[in-house]
Amino acid sequence: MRRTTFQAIALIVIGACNPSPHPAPVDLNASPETLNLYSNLFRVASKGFMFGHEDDLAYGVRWWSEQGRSDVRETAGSFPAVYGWDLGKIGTEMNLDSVRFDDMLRWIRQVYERGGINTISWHMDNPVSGGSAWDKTAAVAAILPGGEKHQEYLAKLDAVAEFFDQCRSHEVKIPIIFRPFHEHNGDWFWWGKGNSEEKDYIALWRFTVDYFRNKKAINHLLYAFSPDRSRMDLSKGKRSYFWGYPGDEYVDIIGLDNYWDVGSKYNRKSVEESRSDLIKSLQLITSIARDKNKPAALTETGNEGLNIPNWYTRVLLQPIKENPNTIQIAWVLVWRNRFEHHMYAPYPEHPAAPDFIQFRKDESVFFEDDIRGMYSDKMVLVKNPGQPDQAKDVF
Ligand code: BMA
Repeated sequence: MRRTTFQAIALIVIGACNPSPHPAPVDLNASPETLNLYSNLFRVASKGFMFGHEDDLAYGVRWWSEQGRSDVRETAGSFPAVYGWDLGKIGTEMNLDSVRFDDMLRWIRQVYERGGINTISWHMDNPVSGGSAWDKTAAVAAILPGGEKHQEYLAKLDAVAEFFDQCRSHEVKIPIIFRPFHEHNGDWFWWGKGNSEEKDYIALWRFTVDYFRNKKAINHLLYAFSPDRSRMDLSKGKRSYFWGYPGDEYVDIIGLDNYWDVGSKYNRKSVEESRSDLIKSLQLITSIARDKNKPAALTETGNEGLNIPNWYTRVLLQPIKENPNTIQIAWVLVWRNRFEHHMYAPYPEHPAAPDFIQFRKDESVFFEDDIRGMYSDKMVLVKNPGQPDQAKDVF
């Protein structure tokens, strides 16, 4: 009894949120769990943000596909709240980074059943040349209706639809935040600016959304749009965000990929000099999200190799926290932990681990252990600093 009382006091309940009216997602037939997830993204963003990691359960630095492992959890005591996955090479056994699709489905199910969120990007191979997503051969017009590769594109979409259909927990279809054709204002992917006309990119996005929601009755997706910060001119304000924007009826989440302002080796400005740009870029997506009544998210970020030991608290968290009224984002997702030089979340012996533990304790940062009921209308955010496992007993 005493222990239970103590636990209840130790928990800081950040928000026992009552259902409040939030806009519906762009799929008017979205499933109840998807509707709740969407509403809860708004609620989370008003209290802080969730932490996410690409391929978190699939592998980490010096391990591959080991049941129960996660560099994030082994370092900070909780799994991330958001998990990124990628469908590049769908239709084969393994994705472009050698993650088996049957494992991915199993992990997606585990995440949902623990109350976490799955988001999926798609580094689709070039449909004209057969090269990778980075092969710039013109291809967007060719896969649109009337184009010579349209049938092949439909076959790909069918494979993606089948994968989404298999994202189930018992009878429930697991809501997925789908983020196709990302960083499209850059020129490094075949669907990007310079390799595609803007009107064709827009047509591709709309066709894809309509195909899933109307033709295939895939009604458990939220759609995230995510241009890349490095190709935005912040002096141009909101205009710099919208290249390729397919319209408010086709986008649920106002995303941004921003590696540029947080320690990119390609940016000549130092991370200190870039701080105000990071703030501006996040204020920009928050403001656009408010105009459109949609949630905003930092859909990709990170410092490759994590060579700034206090990156998590100083480079990422402080600028967000110091601007609580003008920066509201539902989540932040860092990229994958493949090798020492290509990793973004610390593992226990990494020099940035103590800072990451501080980050995890911050009351505005939500990991999986800090969230209850993400797919219900009674979501609760809690923090139990330093004792994440005790929180589980209470809810
Ligand atoms: C990039 C790198 C690549 C990877 C791709 C898709 O940023 O991590 O190695 O193949 O993302 O995950």
